[in-house]
Amino acid sequence: MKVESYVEGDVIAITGPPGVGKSCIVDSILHRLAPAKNIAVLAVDPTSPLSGGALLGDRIRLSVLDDKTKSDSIYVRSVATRSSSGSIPSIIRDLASYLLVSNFDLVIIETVGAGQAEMRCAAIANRIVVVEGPARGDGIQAEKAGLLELADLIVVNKSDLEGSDKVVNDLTISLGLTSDAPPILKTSTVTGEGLDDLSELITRLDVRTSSKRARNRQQLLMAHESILTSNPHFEAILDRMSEEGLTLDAALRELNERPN
Ligand SMILES: Nc1nc2c(ncn2[C@@H]2O[C@H](COP(=O)(O)OP(=O)(O)OP(=O)(O)O)[C@@H](O)[C@H]2O)c(=O)[nH]1
Ligand SMILES: [Mg+2]
Repeated sequence: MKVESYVEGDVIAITGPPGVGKSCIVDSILHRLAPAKNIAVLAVDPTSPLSGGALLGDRIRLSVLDDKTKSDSIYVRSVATRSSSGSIPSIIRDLASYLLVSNFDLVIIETVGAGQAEMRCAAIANRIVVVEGPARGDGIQAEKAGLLELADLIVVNKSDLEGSDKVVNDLTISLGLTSDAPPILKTSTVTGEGLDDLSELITRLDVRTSSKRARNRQQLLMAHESILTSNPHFEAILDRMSEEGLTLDAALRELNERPN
Protein backbone atom coordinates (compact mmCIF):
# COMPACT_ATOMS: atom_id res chain seq x y z
CA MET A 1 0.00 0.00 0.00
CA LYS A 2 1.34 3.39 -0.99
CA VAL A 3 0.79 6.20 1.49
CA GLU A 4 1.37 9.78 0.44
CA SER A 5 2.58 11.70 3.46
CA TYR A 6 3.28 15.14 2.20
CA VAL A 7 2.46 17.42 -0.64
CA GLU A 8 4.85 18.45 -3.39
CA GLY A 9 4.66 22.18 -4.02
CA ASP A 10 4.43 25.40 -2.12
CA VAL A 11 2.57 24.56 1.08
CA ILE A 12 3.29 26.67 4.14
CA ALA A 13 1.88 26.08 7.60
CA ILE A 14 1.37 28.99 9.95
CA THR A 15 1.05 27.66 13.44
CA GLY A 16 1.32 28.88 17.01
CA PRO A 17 -0.62 29.32 20.24
CA PRO A 18 -4.23 30.54 20.16
CA GLY A 19 -4.75 34.27 19.67
CA VAL A 20 -1.15 35.06 18.78
CA GLY A 21 -2.22 36.74 15.53
CA LYS A 22 -1.94 33.96 12.94
CA SER A 23 -5.07 34.96 11.00
CA CYS A 24 -4.05 38.64 10.97
CA ILE A 25 -0.65 37.58 9.65
CA VAL A 26 -2.23 35.43 6.93
CA ASP A 27 -4.40 38.44 6.01
CA SER A 28 -1.31 40.66 5.76
CA ILE A 29 0.49 38.13 3.58
CA LEU A 30 -2.53 37.83 1.28
CA HIS A 31 -2.72 41.62 0.97
CA ARG A 32 0.89 41.64 -0.21
CA LEU A 33 1.05 38.54 -2.42
CA ALA A 34 -2.37 38.60 -4.13
CA PRO A 35 -3.33 38.94 -6.92
CA ALA A 36 0.16 38.24 -8.29
CA LYS A 37 -0.14 34.80 -6.74
CA ASN A 38 -3.19 32.58 -6.48
CA ILE A 39 -3.33 31.61 -2.83
CA ALA A 40 -5.48 29.11 -0.96
CA VAL A 41 -5.89 29.25 2.81
CA LEU A 42 -6.95 26.20 4.77
CA ALA A 43 -7.86 27.12 8.32
CA VAL A 44 -7.82 24.08 10.55
CA ASP A 45 -10.33 24.79 13.25
CA PRO A 46 -10.00 22.97 16.54
CA THR A 47 -13.73 23.34 17.09
CA SER A 48 -14.76 22.14 20.46
CA PRO A 49 -18.30 20.89 21.04
CA LEU A 50 -18.67 23.88 23.37
CA SER A 51 -17.77 26.68 20.97
CA GLY A 52 -19.69 25.07 18.11
CA GLY A 53 -19.37 26.86 14.83
CA ALA A 54 -18.53 30.24 16.32
CA LEU A 55 -14.79 29.91 15.79
CA LEU A 56 -15.31 28.75 12.26
CA GLY A 57 -16.94 32.03 11.36
CA ASP A 58 -14.15 33.91 13.06
CA ARG A 59 -11.43 32.16 11.14
CA ILE A 60 -12.57 33.18 7.74
CA ARG A 61 -12.99 36.90 8.46
CA LEU A 62 -10.10 38.19 6.39
CA SER A 63 -10.12 41.85 5.34
CA VAL A 64 -8.37 41.04 2.08
CA LEU A 65 -11.56 39.33 0.89
CA ASP A 66 -13.27 42.76 0.79
CA ASP A 67 -10.77 43.88 -1.83
CA LYS A 68 -12.22 42.86 -5.18
CA THR A 69 -8.88 43.30 -6.95
CA LYS A 70 -7.41 40.57 -4.78
CA SER A 71 -10.21 38.32 -3.62
CA ASP A 72 -10.58 36.59 -6.99
CA SER A 73 -7.18 34.99 -6.58
CA ILE A 74 -7.85 33.84 -3.02
CA TYR A 75 -9.64 30.76 -1.79
CA VAL A 76 -10.38 30.29 1.92
CA ARG A 77 -11.76 27.21 3.53
CA SER A 78 -12.17 26.17 7.16
CA VAL A 79 -11.83 22.55 8.11
CA ALA A 80 -13.24 21.65 11.51
CA THR A 81 -11.47 19.10 13.65
CA ARG A 82 -14.49 18.55 15.84
CA SER A 83 -14.77 14.87 14.94
CA SER A 84 -11.07 14.76 15.70
CA SER A 85 -9.43 11.68 14.31
CA GLY A 86 -6.23 10.89 12.48
CA SER A 87 -8.04 11.50 9.22
CA ILE A 88 -8.15 15.32 9.39
CA PRO A 89 -4.50 15.72 8.35
CA SER A 90 -5.08 13.45 5.36
CA ILE A 91 -8.13 15.51 4.34
CA ILE A 92 -5.97 18.64 4.53
CA ARG A 93 -3.21 16.92 2.57
CA ASP A 94 -5.60 15.84 -0.18
CA LEU A 95 -7.16 19.31 -0.33
CA ALA A 96 -3.74 20.94 -0.57
CA SER A 97 -2.66 18.56 -3.36
CA TYR A 98 -5.87 19.23 -5.23
CA LEU A 99 -5.50 23.01 -4.89
CA LEU A 100 -1.92 22.91 -6.14
CA VAL A 101 -2.91 21.10 -9.31
CA SER A 102 -5.87 23.49 -9.68
CA ASN A 103 -3.71 26.51 -10.40
CA PHE A 104 -2.97 27.72 -6.89
CA ASP A 105 0.64 28.85 -6.49
CA LEU A 106 0.65 28.69 -2.73
CA VAL A 107 -1.38 26.92 -0.05
CA ILE A 108 -1.29 28.33 3.47
CA ILE A 109 -2.45 26.10 6.29
CA GLU A 110 -3.37 28.01 9.45
CA THR A 111 -3.44 25.76 12.46
CA VAL A 112 -3.31 26.22 16.21
CA GLY A 113 -0.29 24.45 17.57
CA ALA A 114 -2.28 22.77 20.26
CA GLY A 115 -3.44 19.25 19.58
CA GLN A 116 -1.92 16.31 17.78
CA ALA A 117 -4.23 16.59 14.77
CA GLU A 118 -3.24 20.24 14.34
CA MET A 119 0.47 19.43 14.62
CA ARG A 120 0.09 16.78 11.98
CA CYS A 121 -1.72 19.21 9.73
CA ALA A 122 1.26 21.52 10.00
CA ALA A 123 3.57 18.63 9.17
CA ILE A 124 1.91 18.23 5.78
CA ALA A 125 3.43 21.53 4.69
CA ASN A 126 6.91 21.80 3.21
CA ARG A 127 7.77 24.71 5.44
CA ILE A 128 6.47 25.74 8.82
CA VAL A 129 6.23 29.21 10.30
CA VAL A 130 5.75 29.23 14.07
CA VAL A 131 4.16 32.40 15.42
CA GLU A 132 4.89 33.49 18.96
CA GLY A 133 3.76 36.54 20.91
CA PRO A 134 4.84 38.57 23.91
CA ALA A 135 5.11 36.32 26.94
CA ARG A 136 2.11 36.28 29.20
CA GLY A 137 4.24 35.53 32.23
CA ASP A 138 4.27 31.82 31.62
CA GLY A 139 7.30 31.29 29.44
CA ILE A 140 7.58 30.63 25.76
CA GLN A 141 4.31 29.12 24.59
CA ALA A 142 5.54 27.51 21.40
CA GLU A 143 8.46 25.94 23.21
CA LYS A 144 6.08 24.33 25.65
CA ALA A 145 3.95 22.93 22.86
CA GLY A 146 7.03 21.36 21.25
CA LEU A 147 6.46 23.48 18.16
CA LEU A 148 9.87 25.09 17.86
CA GLU A 149 11.54 21.98 16.47
CA LEU A 150 9.14 22.17 13.52
CA ALA A 151 9.93 25.80 12.72
CA ASP A 152 11.69 26.91 9.54
CA LEU A 153 10.95 30.50 10.59
CA ILE A 154 9.84 31.96 13.89
CA VAL A 155 7.69 35.08 13.87
CA VAL A 156 7.33 37.07 17.07
CA ASN A 157 4.13 38.98 16.47
CA LYS A 158 2.57 41.89 18.41
CA SER A 159 5.89 43.70 18.45
CA ASP A 160 3.90 46.85 19.27
CA LEU A 161 3.24 45.39 22.71
CA GLU A 162 5.62 45.33 25.62
CA GLY A 163 7.54 42.12 26.10
CA SER A 164 8.18 41.11 22.51
CA ASP A 165 11.89 42.00 22.71
CA LYS A 166 12.22 39.71 25.68
CA VAL A 167 10.61 36.87 23.73
CA VAL A 168 13.04 37.44 20.86
CA ASN A 169 15.97 37.41 23.31
CA ASP A 170 14.75 34.29 25.09
CA LEU A 171 14.23 32.50 21.79
CA THR A 172 17.64 33.58 20.48
CA ILE A 173 19.30 32.26 23.61
CA SER A 174 17.43 28.97 23.68
CA LEU A 175 18.01 28.38 19.95
CA GLY A 176 21.61 29.56 20.15
CA LEU A 177 22.79 26.02 20.81
CA THR A 178 21.13 24.66 17.69
CA SER A 179 23.38 24.48 14.64
CA ASP A 180 20.69 25.38 12.12
CA ALA A 181 18.50 27.68 14.19
CA PRO A 182 15.56 29.17 12.26
CA PRO A 183 15.53 32.92 11.57
CA ILE A 184 13.44 35.04 13.93
CA LEU A 185 11.36 37.91 12.58
CA LYS A 186 9.48 40.54 14.57
CA THR A 187 6.11 41.61 13.22
CA SER A 188 3.11 43.68 14.15
CA THR A 189 -0.13 43.62 12.23
CA VAL A 190 -0.97 46.90 14.01
CA THR A 191 2.09 48.96 13.00
CA GLY A 192 2.99 46.86 9.95
CA GLU A 193 6.50 46.13 11.21
CA GLY A 194 8.15 43.16 9.52
CA LEU A 195 5.18 42.27 7.31
CA ASP A 196 6.85 43.16 3.99
CA ASP A 197 9.88 41.12 5.00
CA LEU A 198 7.71 38.21 6.08
CA SER A 199 5.72 38.16 2.85
CA GLU A 200 8.91 38.23 0.85
CA LEU A 201 10.68 35.61 2.97
CA ILE A 202 7.79 33.21 3.00
CA THR A 203 8.06 32.41 -0.69
CA ARG A 204 11.76 31.55 -0.53
CA LEU A 205 12.14 30.06 2.89
CA ASP A 206 14.91 27.50 3.39
CA VAL A 207 13.99 24.20 4.96
CA ARG A 208 16.01 23.37 8.05
CA THR A 209 17.41 19.86 8.34
CA SER A 210 16.14 19.41 11.87
CA SER A 211 12.66 20.77 11.15
CA LYS A 212 12.42 18.41 8.20
CA ARG A 213 13.21 15.53 10.51
CA ALA A 214 10.56 16.66 13.02
CA ARG A 215 8.07 16.94 10.19
CA ASN A 216 9.00 13.55 8.83
CA ARG A 217 8.41 12.08 12.27
CA GLN A 218 4.84 13.44 12.28
CA GLN A 219 4.33 12.19 8.73
CA LEU A 220 5.59 8.73 9.58
CA LEU A 221 3.31 8.48 12.60
CA MET A 222 0.40 9.65 10.51
CA ALA A 223 1.15 7.17 7.70
CA HIS A 224 1.49 4.35 10.19
CA GLU A 225 -1.82 5.21 11.80
CA SER A 226 -3.54 5.33 8.44
CA ILE A 227 -2.15 1.90 7.51
CA LEU A 228 -3.68 0.51 10.70
CA THR A 229 -7.04 2.24 10.45
CA SER A 230 -7.48 1.45 6.75
CA ASN A 231 -6.99 -2.26 7.37
CA PRO A 232 -10.35 -3.87 6.47
CA HIS A 233 -10.19 -6.00 9.64
CA PHE A 234 -9.63 -3.00 11.91
CA GLU A 235 -13.21 -2.62 13.16
CA ALA A 236 -13.74 -6.37 13.58
CA ILE A 237 -10.52 -6.67 15.57
CA LEU A 238 -11.57 -3.68 17.68
CA ASP A 239 -14.88 -5.48 18.39
CA ARG A 240 -13.02 -8.60 19.45
CA MET A 241 -10.82 -6.55 21.78
CA SER A 242 -13.80 -5.05 23.55
CA GLU A 243 -16.12 -8.05 23.40
CA GLU A 244 -13.87 -11.10 23.54
CA GLY A 245 -10.88 -9.74 25.42
CA LEU A 246 -8.47 -10.01 22.49
CA THR A 247 -5.19 -8.56 23.81
CA LEU A 248 -3.47 -5.51 22.35
CA ASP A 249 -0.48 -7.62 21.32
CA ALA A 250 -2.67 -10.16 19.57
CA ALA A 251 -4.67 -7.40 17.88
CA LEU A 252 -1.54 -5.73 16.53
CA ARG A 253 -0.15 -9.06 15.36
CA GLU A 254 -3.36 -9.86 13.50
CA LEU A 255 -3.47 -6.45 11.86
CA ASN A 256 0.11 -6.94 10.68
CA GLU A 257 -0.50 -10.46 9.45
CA ARG A 258 -3.74 -9.64 7.63
CA PRO A 259 -2.96 -6.45 5.69
CA ASN A 260 -6.04 -6.93 3.48
N1 LIG B 1 -1.47 44.48 19.56
C1 LIG B 1 -1.55 43.60 18.56
N2 LIG B 1 -2.64 42.82 18.43
C2 LIG B 1 -2.69 41.94 17.42
C3 LIG B 1 -1.62 41.80 16.48
N3 LIG B 1 -1.95 40.83 15.61
C4 LIG B 1 -3.16 40.38 15.98
N4 LIG B 1 -3.61 41.03 17.05
C5 LIG B 1 -4.90 40.83 17.76
O1 LIG B 1 -4.86 39.56 18.40
C6 LIG B 1 -6.14 38.95 18.37
C7 LIG B 1 -6.05 37.58 17.77
O2 LIG B 1 -5.69 37.68 16.42
P1 LIG B 1 -5.90 36.48 15.40
O3 LIG B 1 -5.23 36.86 14.13
O4 LIG B 1 -7.33 36.10 15.35
O5 LIG B 1 -5.08 35.35 16.16
P2 LIG B 1 -5.00 33.82 15.80
O6 LIG B 1 -3.64 33.36 16.20
O7 LIG B 1 -5.38 33.57 14.39
O8 LIG B 1 -6.09 33.21 16.78
P3 LIG B 1 -6.71 31.73 16.74
O9 LIG B 1 -6.94 31.39 15.31
O10 LIG B 1 -7.97 31.84 17.54
O11 LIG B 1 -5.69 30.84 17.39
C8 LIG B 1 -7.05 39.91 17.62
O12 LIG B 1 -7.77 40.66 18.52
C9 LIG B 1 -6.08 40.76 16.81
O13 LIG B 1 -6.60 42.04 16.55
C10 LIG B 1 -0.48 42.66 16.63
O14 LIG B 1 0.48 42.63 15.87
N5 LIG B 1 -0.51 43.53 17.70
MG1 LIG C 1 -6.87 32.34 13.54
